Amino acid sequence: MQHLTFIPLLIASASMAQVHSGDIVLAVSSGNAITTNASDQFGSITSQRVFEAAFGESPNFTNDPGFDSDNGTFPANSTVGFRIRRALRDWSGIEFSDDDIADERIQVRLGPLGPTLTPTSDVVVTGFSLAANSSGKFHHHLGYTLLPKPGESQPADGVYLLELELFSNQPSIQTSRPFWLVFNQNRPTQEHQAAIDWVNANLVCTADFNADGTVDFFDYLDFVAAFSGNDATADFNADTVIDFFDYLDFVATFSQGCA
Ligand SMILES: [Ca+2]
Ligand SMILES: [Ca+2]
Repeated sequence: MQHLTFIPLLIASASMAQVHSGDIVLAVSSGNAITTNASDQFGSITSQRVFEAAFGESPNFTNDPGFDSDNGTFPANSTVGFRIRRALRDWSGIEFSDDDIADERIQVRLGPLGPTLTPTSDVVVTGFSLAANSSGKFHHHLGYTLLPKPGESQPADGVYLLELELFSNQPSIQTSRPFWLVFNQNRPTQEHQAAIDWVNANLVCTADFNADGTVDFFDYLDFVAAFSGNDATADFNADTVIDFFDYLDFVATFSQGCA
C-alpha cells in the first residue's frame, strides 16, 4: 500500500491565486484523489472533509461550493465524477441519525447533465463526470436543488447532510475518501454550525491522521512529525495551541481507533 505524504500541501501563492476562493480544492497526493479546503491566507491547504453550503442563491438552490484545483492536478482532459454514497439526512437538533432519512431529496445537475437524485435508502448512486481542462485544472460548480417531500410544494427548512465521493477516469488516481456537504435551508447559523461540528466529531475519523482509510502506525508517525514540526495540523484538540495535551488526545484517539 502506498504511504500518503501528509498534508498540508504547500502551494505557491502564485498558483493559488488561480483557485476560486470558497470552493472545495481538489489535490492528488501519492495517487489518491483527496478533497481539501480552500487555502488560508498563508497559502496553506489542509485536508478537510466537511464543507458548509446554503440553499437560497435562488429558492431551494445553490451551486456553491464548487470544486476547483490548481493547474496540473489531473491529467489534461481527464474526467472526475461524483457518487452519492447515502440517502440524505436531516439534522435532528442533536445528530444526523442513521435511521432518520430526510423526506426531502437533493437533485444534482449541471446544464444537460443529470439530474442525479439522492437515493431514498442507503445505496450508492453514481452521478455524472466532468472534464479537467487542457492544463489539468478541474473547476466546476454542480447545481444542488432541495426537492420537497412528495405531496408538498416546498421543502422543509432544515439542515441536510449529503455524503459524496469523487472518482477519476484515470486508474492511477484512487477514489477520494467520503466527504460531506452540510446544507442549510433557512435555519439559524448556530444550528448549521452545530451540525457541521457534529459531522466533524462523529463521521470524520481523526485517528486516521493521514486520511488514507486505515488507522495504523503511519498515522502515529505522521502525527509525531507534525507535532515535532509545530505544524498547525498537530493542534489535535483545536484550542489553537500545540502542546502536550494534543499529543495525549491524539494517542487516546489513536488507541481507540475508528469504527
Ligand atoms: Ca491512516
Ligand atoms: Ca491544542
